[in-house]
Amino acid sequence: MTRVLSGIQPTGEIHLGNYFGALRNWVTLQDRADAFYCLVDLHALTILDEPGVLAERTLRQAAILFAVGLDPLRSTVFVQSHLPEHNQLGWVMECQASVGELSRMTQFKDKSARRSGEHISAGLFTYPALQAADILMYDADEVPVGEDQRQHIEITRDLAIRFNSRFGETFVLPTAVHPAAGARVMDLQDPTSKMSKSTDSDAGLVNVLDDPAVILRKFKRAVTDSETEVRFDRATKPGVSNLLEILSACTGVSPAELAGRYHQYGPLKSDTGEAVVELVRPVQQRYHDLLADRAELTRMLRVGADRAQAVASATLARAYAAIGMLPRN
Ligand code: AQP
Repeated sequence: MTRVLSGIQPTGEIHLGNYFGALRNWVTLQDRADAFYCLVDLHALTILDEPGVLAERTLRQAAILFAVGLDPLRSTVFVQSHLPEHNQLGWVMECQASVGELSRMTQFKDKSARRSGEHISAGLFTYPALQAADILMYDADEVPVGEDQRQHIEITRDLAIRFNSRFGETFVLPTAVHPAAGARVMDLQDPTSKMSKSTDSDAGLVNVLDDPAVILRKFKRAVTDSETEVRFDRATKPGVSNLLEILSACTGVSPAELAGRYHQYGPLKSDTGEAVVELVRPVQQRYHDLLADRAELTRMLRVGADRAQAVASATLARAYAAIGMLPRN
């Protein structure tokens, strides 16, 4: 059976990019694959500067994952820091990575540029090695992610190839899988940039937990262009094309076909907003129900951590043995 692994940072919120780019695919995959999904709280430390907030965000993020449809019986959902094996294999992978290749990671360049003049942690630079460990730990064949993660899956493969050639066949080489629609959701106010929680303003960011009235307003104010023709063309009409892609991800109708149904921007904006509201309504309801029973949520995560640890400890032992480290007796 195909093994899949993917992760998400525990921000306590997810936006439409996270949902269409990754989570919806995660839910589909749990029916045809052995699925491992990780709340990567250690990755959140790369830019965390506020004490006492991460546990609550992690629990809320877990509630979102279950609310969008992950089933703890069919998926292994767990918190990264509950398994020290991730740090241990992370160090091994850090020692396979070169400073040169880590310097070429666009996410590091973007995020460090945004923090210019502020503290930039070494973790922000090295986290692709930890992410490689997260993936390789589970012998994942497929990694369902949005397109922004393409480079990170490539470096994971490069590190696995390097390790395997140095120390012998140890890791499975994973492949990134992207959804047909919604692999790259753009900011509603700046449709040439991806929708991202770390933008300066949240006017172009739609969170799945946003109030329906807020969602409708954000779509109404979405930036389009000075023309009037509804056409699907990412290069010259990024705003309109983004709306068409979001509506396509909601309805399953192709963006080009949807474009033929509209002659004005206004109805396209309001229909897309309405479609998103209908999509998130049941998710919001389940989210609130799940959060009402925190003991049960914690139990679900413990079950996931136990299942994940059985695989993780075996992989770590295999990697240490391949390197030839002295076992503890
Ligand atoms: N705009 C997007 N379109 C499609 N997929 C996206 N993903 C993120 N943004 C988009 C996918 O969501 C998954 C989780 O990614 P993450 O843990 O990096 O989530 P995040 O950090 O909350 O996402 P952001 O908004 O991208 O944060 P920044 O910009 O701060 O890193 C991944 O599969 C990702 O591809």
